[in-house]
Amino acid sequence: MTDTAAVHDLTDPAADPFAVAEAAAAVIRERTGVERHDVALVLGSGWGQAGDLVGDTLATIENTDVPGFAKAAVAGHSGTMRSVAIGDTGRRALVYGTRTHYYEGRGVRAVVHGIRAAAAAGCTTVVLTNGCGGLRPEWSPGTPVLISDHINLTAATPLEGATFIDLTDLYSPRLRALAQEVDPTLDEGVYVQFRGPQYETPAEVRMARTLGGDLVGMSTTLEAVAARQAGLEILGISLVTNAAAGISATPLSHQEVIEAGQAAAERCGRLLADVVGLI
Ligand code: 8IG
Repeated sequence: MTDTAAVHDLTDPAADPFAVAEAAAAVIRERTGVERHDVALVLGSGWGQAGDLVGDTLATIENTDVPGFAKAAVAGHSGTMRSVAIGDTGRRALVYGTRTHYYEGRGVRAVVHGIRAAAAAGCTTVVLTNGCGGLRPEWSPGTPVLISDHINLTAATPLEGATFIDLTDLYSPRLRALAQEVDPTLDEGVYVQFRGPQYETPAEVRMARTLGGDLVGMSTTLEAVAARQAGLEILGISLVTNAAAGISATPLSHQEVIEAGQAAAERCGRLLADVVGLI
């Protein structure tokens, strides 16, 4: 038998990831004082301030206080989760200021833990946002794009054992239509997740294009699969923070990513607030 601390360590093969998610949800309930949250919101690169317009923050919890969570690994991400009132609807959003990426090497269980904790906390919808590279030249940095489908090139999965799960319409057509009502100029695209942390070579970007991809990034697909397994309805929104390697003449930089996020904060914040208000 393992002790309680070991059971909460998602890298311990003896841990039950769903039990750790339940333990996390118990802490979230206790710290926020509410029995359930409704919508989980994962803020990716460039989306940091976009969560602020959703509503008033009623509680802030350090990730490190919640079983299975670790502190933020990427500059520009915050290591907290917040309980946010969704306008005056009476519903609550659980807003994650950061996520665990697959390239951090903490395992897929850690990557999808926030999703499973949100489901255990009562959420029925998740909005996955990210910053990514764009494969279409017309998408200038700062353009939000709805994710219509994905290609998972990580060779990893959050599913364990013979868990056969259908991924048709993984990114909810209903929620995409809702987002397009809010902003009719929103394009859609197929998101390709690479393992990272290096950005792609121009040849890899051409490969992604040939495979049917429109967006390249290092997150989201594993979380979407876990969210489907948990029965959540999923909305994915990418912020094109840079043209993917080889699409434009300039090399990629993390600084460019942060600046594109800051420039797009207003538009993305409004989009997110309006969509979450309608969910
Ligand atoms: I922000 O161009 C951001 N994240 N893989 N490629 C990949 N991830 C990204 C990129 C990009 N931009």
